[in-house]
Amino acid sequence: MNIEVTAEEKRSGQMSDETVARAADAVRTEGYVVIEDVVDHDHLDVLKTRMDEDAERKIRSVRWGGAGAVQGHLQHKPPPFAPYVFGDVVANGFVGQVTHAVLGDGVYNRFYSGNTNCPGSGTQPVHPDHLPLWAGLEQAHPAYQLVVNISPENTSEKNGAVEIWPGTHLVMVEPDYSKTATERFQKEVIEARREEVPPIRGSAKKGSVLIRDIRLWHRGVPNPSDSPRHMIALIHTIRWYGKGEALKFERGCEDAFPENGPVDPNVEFVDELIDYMNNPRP
Ligand SMILES: O=C(O)CCC(=O)C(=O)O
Ligand SMILES: [Fe+2]
Repeated sequence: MNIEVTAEEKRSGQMSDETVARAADAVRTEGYVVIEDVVDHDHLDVLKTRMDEDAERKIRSVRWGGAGAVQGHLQHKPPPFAPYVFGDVVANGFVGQVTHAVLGDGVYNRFYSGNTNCPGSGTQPVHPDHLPLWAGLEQAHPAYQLVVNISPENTSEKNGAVEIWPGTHLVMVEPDYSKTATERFQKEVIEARREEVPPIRGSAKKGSVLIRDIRLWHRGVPNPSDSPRHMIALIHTIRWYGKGEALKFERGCEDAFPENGPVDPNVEFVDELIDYMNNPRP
């Protein structure tokens, strides 16, 4: 589902309870929602230019990453220092309202990285970014992590928008734990689901944000354009799940993070340079 934020909501910096409830409901039932037009295009242009330059270096040195390390896909972190850290990307208040509604008080961010789908890329295996927390349940448990995806340009079939499988966050499949994370679902299970509810593209207009349950099946597919498609990723997480180290940012971008937002940004500011090109996670 796509949610349009009204002019009045934008002016006040907050979506109404009713809008938040609609978005949260979509995340719970469909496993995803797109919040339209809530990131400044100038910020996205700055990110696109720099992330293109960084991607060029990784493409030249053939450093494929992401699920299955498939050709043409990069694990690609945006620069964690000024002037590339923007509040409406790293701590978007509208997005925070939705993830807070689903995950509750104490929700925090535990990830700041991204996936870049380069021209000439291959097809990833269908996968969730994380499995359900417990095996052998009869019914799916509630969400515990939501992936927040922001692309610095329009995404569609034309530039390899991520493929997503609606409703699969609630599908009960006993994965084969002996296999690697991306091969745990058997082909027959995937094809049976395709018959029932086919996948779609997580297309989003520039300035929009895709929020998806971390259990939702998805995959990177070929990018037929001549420009890399970046997809910044944050992971908003329920307060009791695995809060480890704070996310490191270089000193000088503190102002991008609000004091009292709906989501704890979980950041630490450091003096040393961060080797984000070689260590793109988290
Ligand atoms: O870039 C994409 O479209 C998807 C990437 C992905 O899902 C992954 O690497 O885990
Ligand atoms: Fe993934």
